[in-house]
Amino acid sequence: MKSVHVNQLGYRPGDVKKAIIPAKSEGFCVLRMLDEESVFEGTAGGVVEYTPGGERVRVADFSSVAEKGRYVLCAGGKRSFPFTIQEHPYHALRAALLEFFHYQKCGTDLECGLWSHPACHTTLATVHGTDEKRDVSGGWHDAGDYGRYIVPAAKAVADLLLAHELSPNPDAHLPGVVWFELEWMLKMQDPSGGVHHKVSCHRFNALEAMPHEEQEELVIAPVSAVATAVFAAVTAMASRFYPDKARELLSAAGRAWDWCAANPDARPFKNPEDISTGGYGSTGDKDARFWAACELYVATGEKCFHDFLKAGEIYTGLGWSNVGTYGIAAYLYRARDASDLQLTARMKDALLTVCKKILHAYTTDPYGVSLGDDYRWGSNMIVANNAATFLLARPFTKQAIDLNQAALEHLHYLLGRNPLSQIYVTGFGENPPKQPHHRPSAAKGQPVPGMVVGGPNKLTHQDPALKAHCTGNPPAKSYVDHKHSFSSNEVTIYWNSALYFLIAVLGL
Ligand code: G3I
Ligand code: 9MR
Ligand code: ZN
Repeated sequence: MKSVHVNQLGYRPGDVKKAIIPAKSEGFCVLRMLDEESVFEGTAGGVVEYTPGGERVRVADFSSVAEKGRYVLCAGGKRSFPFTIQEHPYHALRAALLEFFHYQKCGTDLECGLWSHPACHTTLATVHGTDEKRDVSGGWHDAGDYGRYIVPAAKAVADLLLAHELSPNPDAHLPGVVWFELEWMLKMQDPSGGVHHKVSCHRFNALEAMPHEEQEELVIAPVSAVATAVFAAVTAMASRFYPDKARELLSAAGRAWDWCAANPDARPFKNPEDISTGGYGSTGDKDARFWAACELYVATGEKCFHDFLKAGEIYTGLGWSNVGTYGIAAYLYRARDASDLQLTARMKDALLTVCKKILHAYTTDPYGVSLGDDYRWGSNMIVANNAATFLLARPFTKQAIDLNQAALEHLHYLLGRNPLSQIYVTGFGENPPKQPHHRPSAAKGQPVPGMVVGGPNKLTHQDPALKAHCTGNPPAKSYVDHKHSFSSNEVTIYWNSALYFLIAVLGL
C-alpha cells in the first residue's frame, strides 16, 4: 500500500502543491518520470499525529515545481503514484461526472457502450395501499440501486443548477441534462399538491441485474412533507433556468407549497412495512420548508414568502438530510434589491458560522479536509459539501484563509491525497475503485467511469463487507473497494453532483 499520497490527476502549474509523506522521512524529492531526474528536493513540515488515519505524517510542499510534465514524489525510499502538472488536469473528470447522469437514466433505451440497455422500469407503478396505477417513468436511478427518490433528487438537481449559475465556465448542455430529472419529478406530484416520497420496487433486488432485468412491481410511496417541500424548492429554483417551462414549474411549486402550509405538522417519512428500499427520511422538514420559501420568494417576489422567512429560523446544510444552505444561497445571491437587511444579516451569520466551524477542522487536518474523525456513510459527499460551503461563503467574508484554496485542498483529498491513496472516482487516476456497489457495473463486471463512491465510513457494522474488511481500521481508512460494501463503495447521483459543483464553481 502507498504511504506517499498525492492528487493522482495532478496539479496546475501555478497551484499550491502538497503531498503527505510518512513521519519517518523529513527529506523528499520530486522525480521527473521521463528521465528519473530529481527536479526538486525539499524538507517536509513537522510531524503531525493524525489519529483519524492512525498514523504520523508530514506535509511535503512542492509548489515551486511548476513545469508541465509527469512526476512521482519520493520520500524515505517510497514513491507516490505518478501525477502530472498540466493546465487542465480535471477537464475530463468534470465531463465524466456530468456524463454519469446519462448512465443513470430510467425508462428510456440507453446507448452507453458496454452498459447500454433497453428501456427499464416502464410499467405503471401502483400507488401504495391502493389499486391505482400511475405513469411515473423517467428520471435517474438514485444510486447503485434502481430506486428513484425525491429527496436526494432535489439535492442533485440543486447542486447541478447552482453550479451552472456560479461556474465561471458553465457546461452549456447541463440544463438539458437536468431537465430529464425535473420532468420525472413533476410526475411525482399528487393532485393534492403533495409529492410522493419515492418510487421503487418493494425491496432491493439482485446486485448483478441490469436495469431492464428488474421486473418486479413498482410501488409509489406515500406523499411526505419533506419530499413536497424540497420539490417546491427545486421546481421554484428551476423556473429561472427554463424560461419556456417557468409557468409549469412555478405552478407545481406553488401547489406543493400550499400542501405544506396545509400540513404544518406532517409526520416524518418512514418506509411502510412492506417497502424496504432507500428511506431518506430526515428527522425534520423545517429546513426544507425554509429552502422552499427562499426559492419561492426569489422566483415570485411575493410578500408571504418573505414574511414566512422573517418570522422563522435560519437553517443550514447541503446534504440530502439538511438543505438550509441552498435556501441561504438563493436568498443571498438572488434576492438582491428585494432583500431585507436584517434577514440578510441573519443568513450571512448562519452561513459564516458553519463556514468557520469547517475552516477550523480544515486548518488542523494535514490532508486539508474538514471531517475531523467523523467519517460516515457518504463521507466523500461531506468533504465536497464542506468545500461548497467555503465557495458559497466566499463573497461574504474577509477570512485570512483563502477559501478557494481550502476548497481545492478538499478536491486533492478526493482525488487521491488521502490516507489510502485512493482516488474516489471510478475510471480516473492510478488507483480508482474497481468494484463499486452499482448494479450495471456489477452486472457487466466493469465499472461505469466517472462515479464518486461514498468513501470511508467508521460505522463498519452498517454493511457486512465493510465489517469483514475494515473492523478496527481508523476512521479515514475504513473503506473497502468491494462490490458488496454499500456503505463505503456505493455511488449516488448526489455524490456526483456534489463533486461536480466543486469542480465547476472553481472553474476547473
Ligand atoms: O445523524 C448523523 C448526524 O448527526 C451527523 O451530523 C451526520 C454527518 O456525519 O451523520 C448523520 O447520520 C448519517 C445519515 O446518513 C445522515 O447523513 C448516518 O450515520 C448514515 O448511516 C446515514 O446514511 C445514509 C444511508 O442511506 C442509510 O440511511 C446515507 O447518508 C445515504 O446516502 C444512504 O442512501 C442510500 C439509499 O438509502 C438507497 N440508495 C443508495 C443510497 C447510498 O448508499
Ligand atoms: O443495494 C442496496 C443499496 O443501494 C443500499 O444503499 C443498501 C442499504 O440500504 O442496501 C443495498 O442492498 C442490500 C440489502 O440492503 C441487503 N441485502 C444485500 C443488498 C445488496 O445486494
Ligand atoms: Zn430504470
